[in-house]
Amino acid sequence: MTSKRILITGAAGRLGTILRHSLAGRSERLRLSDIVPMEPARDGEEIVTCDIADAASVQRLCEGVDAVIHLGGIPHEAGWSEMLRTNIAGTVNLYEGARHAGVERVIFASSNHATGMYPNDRMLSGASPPRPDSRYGLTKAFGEDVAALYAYKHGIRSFCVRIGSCLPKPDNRRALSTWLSHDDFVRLIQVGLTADYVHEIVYGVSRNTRSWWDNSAAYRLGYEPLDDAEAYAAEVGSIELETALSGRYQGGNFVPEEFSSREEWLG
Ligand code: NAI
Ligand code: 15L
Repeated sequence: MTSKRILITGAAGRLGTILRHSLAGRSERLRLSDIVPMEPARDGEEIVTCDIADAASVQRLCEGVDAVIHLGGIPHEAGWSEMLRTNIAGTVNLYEGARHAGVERVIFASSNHATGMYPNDRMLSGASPPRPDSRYGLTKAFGEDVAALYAYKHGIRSFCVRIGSCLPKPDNRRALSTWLSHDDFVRLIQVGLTADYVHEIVYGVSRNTRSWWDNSAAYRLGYEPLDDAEAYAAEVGSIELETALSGRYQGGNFVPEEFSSREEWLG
């Protein structure tokens, strides 16, 4: 029993739905929020429709909860205005609402695309500075800094997860490095809900043999992933990404989109 009043934003989405099922009956109260409709509330659940870009609504949304799992937002590349409204203002609204409501901790769904411009022969950790591969990745790097402000200045424990590729199973060669199984995702979120930290950045990745990410900070907090993408290597190891550039950088197919740099600068 996680025994907390938990709010999930983006609860109707892919990862939100996984958590809705896994946290059912394991928390005192689960407040599920999204901008789109979702299945009716079951025992122990509340459904609240809310646009995270609307600060006043987000403030009400945060009232009476102990922990927030912030998944809501645009999970792919988009134009500046959408990014500013949903991922930037939405995350600020969420933290500000959490501060007013006295929320104890926030788990922020960051992304590997915050560091997608690192080549894939580099081993990174949560301490590696951002190198966003897109406006989307930049919003995640910004969210990690918002998390630091509210952790160190306002005392909200902040657990930022640079999620890799959370899929039922890896679907190409890149994912042999970036895969996060659904079960390991749930395990990592449990760590975020219970561990002792102030502001932590970890990667959301399984125990992959080919991982690009040293996740010892997450292991120290109690994360014990059980899955390894290598089990699928024979099946998907020869499936390459669309371009040579996507195959060289950690961000994969986000990298060639609008690409206009000289490769020798990238290092
Ligand atoms: P998703 O698109 O399935 O879920 C996101 C949810 O946010 C959707 O249900 C959507 O309706 C909601 N949303 C969008 N705009 C909103 C707004 N203005 N107000 C309230 N809710 C809004 O995406 P998914 O895959 O479940 O991702 C969840 C989070 O995890 C996202 O923040 C994404 O960036 C992050 N992430 C996911 C990864 C993955 O492998 N699925 C990898 C890295 C990061
Ligand atoms: C993400 O951040 C996206 O939300 C998800 O759809 C995948 O593209 C994932 O990264 C990935 O890098 O595989």
